Amino acid sequence: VVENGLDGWLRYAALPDEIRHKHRPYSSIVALENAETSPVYTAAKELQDGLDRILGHKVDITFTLSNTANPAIVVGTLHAFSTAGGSIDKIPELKEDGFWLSTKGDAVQILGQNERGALYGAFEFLMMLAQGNFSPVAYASNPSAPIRWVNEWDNMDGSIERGYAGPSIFFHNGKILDDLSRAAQYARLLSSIRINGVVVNNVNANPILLKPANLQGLRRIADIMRPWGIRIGISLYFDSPRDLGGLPTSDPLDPAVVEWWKDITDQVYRHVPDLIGYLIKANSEGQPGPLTYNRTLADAANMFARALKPHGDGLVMYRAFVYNHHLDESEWKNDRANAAVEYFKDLDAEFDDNVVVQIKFGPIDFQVREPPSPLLAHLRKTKAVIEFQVCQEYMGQQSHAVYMAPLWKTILDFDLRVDGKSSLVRDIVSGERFGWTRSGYASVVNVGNDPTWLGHHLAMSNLYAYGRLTWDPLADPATMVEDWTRLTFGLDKTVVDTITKISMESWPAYENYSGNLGIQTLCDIIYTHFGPSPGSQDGNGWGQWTRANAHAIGMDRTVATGTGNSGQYPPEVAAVFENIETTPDELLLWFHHVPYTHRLKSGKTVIQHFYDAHYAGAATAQTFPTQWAALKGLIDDDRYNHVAFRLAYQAGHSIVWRDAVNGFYKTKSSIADEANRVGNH
Ligand code: GCW
Repeated sequence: VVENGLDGWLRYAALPDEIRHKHRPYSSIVALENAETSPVYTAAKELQDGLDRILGHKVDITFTLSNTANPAIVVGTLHAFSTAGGSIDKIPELKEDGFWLSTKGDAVQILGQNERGALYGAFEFLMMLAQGNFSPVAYASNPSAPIRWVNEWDNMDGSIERGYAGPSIFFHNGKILDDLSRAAQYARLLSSIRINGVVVNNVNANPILLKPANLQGLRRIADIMRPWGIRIGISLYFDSPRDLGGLPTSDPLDPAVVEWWKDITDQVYRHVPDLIGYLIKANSEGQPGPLTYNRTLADAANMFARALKPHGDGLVMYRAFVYNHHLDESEWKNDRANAAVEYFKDLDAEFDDNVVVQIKFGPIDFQVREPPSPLLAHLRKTKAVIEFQVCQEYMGQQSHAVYMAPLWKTILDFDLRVDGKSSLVRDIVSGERFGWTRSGYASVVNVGNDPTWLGHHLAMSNLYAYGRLTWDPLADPATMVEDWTRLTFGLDKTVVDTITKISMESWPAYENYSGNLGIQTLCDIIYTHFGPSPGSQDGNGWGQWTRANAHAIGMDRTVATGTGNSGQYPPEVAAVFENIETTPDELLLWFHHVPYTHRLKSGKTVIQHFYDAHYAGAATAQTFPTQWAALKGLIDDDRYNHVAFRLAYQAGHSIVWRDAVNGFYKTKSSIADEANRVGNH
């Protein structure tokens, strides 16, 4: 068998015989819905397939509860179950998409609040079995947030912006692909981690997506994903009325423009009646937007919102990634990190109720370490989703293994102390803190046509963990990667321990050999965002500056002497970041401009920390290939070799990183490494 990775964590590998033989086959799978497009039917098929593959049991699907001979598996909605005479007395309250799973009674009960929930419950059950877990359970599981989406940055020509795993599984040559089988397989994976929405095209959107033939294609994508409980949305190009519609303007208050979008939206809904909405990147990185026409961001968002409104529950996800990429570095107080709050803070009351602001997790751009975006503390009436990036744009681009759940947890667990009250980021985005009904999560994923999906088998743990965190942000990163490993590579203890160890060491190692102390990732930022290029951070308009000179380094973001960014946080948090003494070392250079000789809380100087961290990080990466070697023969050769190749590359590239960054700062600062390892650059 060639293990190509298409099934990801849904391999349903056969359990060892001694486990299989202990288990009595289920008599039947009772699906409480028989329409083939229903997620309940999908769940029944998935159960049938999973039981066959995991246990070697062939089990029939039936459609009526009364036919049940025990022990059966019943799958459907709570409503259908009680309508068919099932007793639901003991079942706790379920939220939208939630489910009840019980393996304790005569039958296994998998009951969803809706059809999607039933499918999620089926996956939960199968993933327990696949890990050899037959313990009797009975519990309800509910999502932390209703919006659990992914964003693809796929272009109409079939390329993928920041995609590192082959061409698009959706588009080719300006059209939707004829063969969407990969899109269906992707939907299966997403559904199993409870993702309920996919925005299928790049935020740098191409208006040709709105042409009639492509709307037909969108219909096919939506049809393929719907049985998996997944709805699609699209990104729009703001200037489409001019570019595609031939209008003289795209001014969001111009009646002809409003009418044009209304008409387009009607057409889109004719093809995709359950569209989740529009994602808008405007006035960002050279993209046009309402500011181009002297209108506010709310004017634009509301125009789209009103076009969507008559059709149902579609949302406008308006990205907060609005900034000027021609910022003048010679002005000490200029700061790209301030942009989101500056643009959005006065608009809190201005957005229609079907607008959600989509906020990148940090103030800059998916760096190896950032504080949470301060905008998360400014919106009360306006709902928000937080944006993560499963694709490792600044994080080694899937050539390096970097497990990012621990990074995301630093953001989700952060207490922003809005109004002096507990305001964990995870409670803000769940909607709990400000009483929002539609909020949650988005992540850029950028899977491609490669059989590994992301280009590196180990990168898939990021997608898996992202989905699980959207459901339960308290999930533990190490536990998630253990589960993922068992499902992806098997139950062998050496396999699980080794992959968990490499994964848990990977983000700290990457931070060590790339950018330390909150200075950002330090990769080339002009073109590739891949290899080391600390010098490229400064002297350009992008605003990802380090302000490194011969004596000092870091952005002064204090209110007292700097850009004032610390003051965008609520007072208790602002006080921590304003003061060098209370700023944690890991974010020191994010908030402060200090001499290379400044002493950290560890007692080391900044420059010596740089040197030591780079040696330590590269040394850790050197252990990855040798740790991995223990897996030879314990997993299939295909995936063993594939990962071994990449870990060897990472080990080598970590040395390139180490020497490039250390050499650069040694030359800049003229301060020698105490251990005498670092040469000049
Ligand atoms: O980090 C930058 C990326 C761009 C991306 C942009 C965004 C889609 O380098 O490639 O454009 O972020 O998030 O809009």
